[in-house]
Amino acid sequence: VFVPRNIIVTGGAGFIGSNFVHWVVDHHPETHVTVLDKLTYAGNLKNLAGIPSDRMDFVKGDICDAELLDRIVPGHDAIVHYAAESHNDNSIADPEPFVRTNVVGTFRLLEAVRRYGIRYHHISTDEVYGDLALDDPAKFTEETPYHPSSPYSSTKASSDLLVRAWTRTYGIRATISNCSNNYGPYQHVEKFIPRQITNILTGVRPKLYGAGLNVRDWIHTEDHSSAVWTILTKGRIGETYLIGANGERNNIDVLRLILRLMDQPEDAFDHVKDRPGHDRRYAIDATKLRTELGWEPMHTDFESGLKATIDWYTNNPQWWEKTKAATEERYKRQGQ
Ligand code: NAD
Ligand code: TDX
Repeated sequence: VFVPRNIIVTGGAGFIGSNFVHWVVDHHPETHVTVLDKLTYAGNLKNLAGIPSDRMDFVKGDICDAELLDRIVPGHDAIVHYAAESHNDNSIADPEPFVRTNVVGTFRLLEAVRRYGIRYHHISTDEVYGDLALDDPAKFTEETPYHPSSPYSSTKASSDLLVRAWTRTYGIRATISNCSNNYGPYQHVEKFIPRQITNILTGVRPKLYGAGLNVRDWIHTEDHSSAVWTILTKGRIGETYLIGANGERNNIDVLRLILRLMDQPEDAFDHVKDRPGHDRRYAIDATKLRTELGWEPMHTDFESGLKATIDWYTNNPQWWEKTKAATEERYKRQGQ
């Protein structure tokens, strides 16, 4: 078992990265965290509020900045790489920042890892595998061929391939995880679940793309964090692990559940323009992670996890109000 003492978490001020930082601080007193984050529109220092200053340092910077990496990487024993441009709709409107951060940024980190010989864990997505038909009993496994659909998922797939090449050619000590759709606190209001919750809280009707039959495989972000820690400390070098918690649901069912939990009529939403190239279904088979590393999710009741998430957005309007208006402006321009 590898016990990291000093880790860099890139993108640690974003949704999943900040949840991971809280999880490490709460569960592993022996580990110090350095967050490296550019604080783009998606990064927010408030996500890290309350963390004791002796447990975490914050560095505002860009993963594409090789000189900065040369300054901060020495002295750390691992990098856990979450930083990315993460939203499919944004990638369709303007793909360039996705190529820069997701592909070039990962390349810079890999070069730093090679130079300083430290452990690297790469956070990726199930979207690299493309989509499944709605009536296909199959799920994605570590052997599924790459088949990304969007600018976002193709840049994530590219970054995964760089990691594999650097592992084989230069022998860096790397692992990769591909996780399904996360939900929980601190998720940006551009994403499906927080967008609909905050729409209802601001008196706006939720917006469903197309018929809403697309299936996503939902996992609570805390379970993603425990899985990443398990892979970082016990995973076999050079391996890929899929992370998922058997949470398949279609969008219209999730939306109706949100409406019910928020005391709204189940038909109080609008159908809007579908996403171009919209993936139909994602589904993860996490057998390898469960059997080889003994990981299990804790949040297996989606309805209670969703209820807690609704409560979090209801109780923290100051966290999202400012971004909400700008986000809805952007969607309006796209007809969504
Ligand atoms: P997010 O958009 O909420 O956060 C991204 C963070 O990265 C932000 O804090 C941002 O400031 C930072 N960042 C962006 N560009 C940067 C750069 N060039 N240099 C330094 N920092 C930069 O994203 P998220 O939803 O938390 O996703 C985090 C990671 O998890 C991503 O790699 C994403 O592909 C992956 N992932 C997400 C999901 C999901 O459901 N959201 C599922 C599987 C995998
Ligand atoms: O307003 C909306 N209405 C709607 O019907 C939005 C924002 C989305 N949707 C649909 C599109 C998807 O089928 O809901 C589903 C979920 O959408 P997103 O929250 O945008 O997530 P998705 O595109 O599935 O990608 C997410 O999971 C995988 C993350 O954003 C990625 O970073 C991750 O890799």
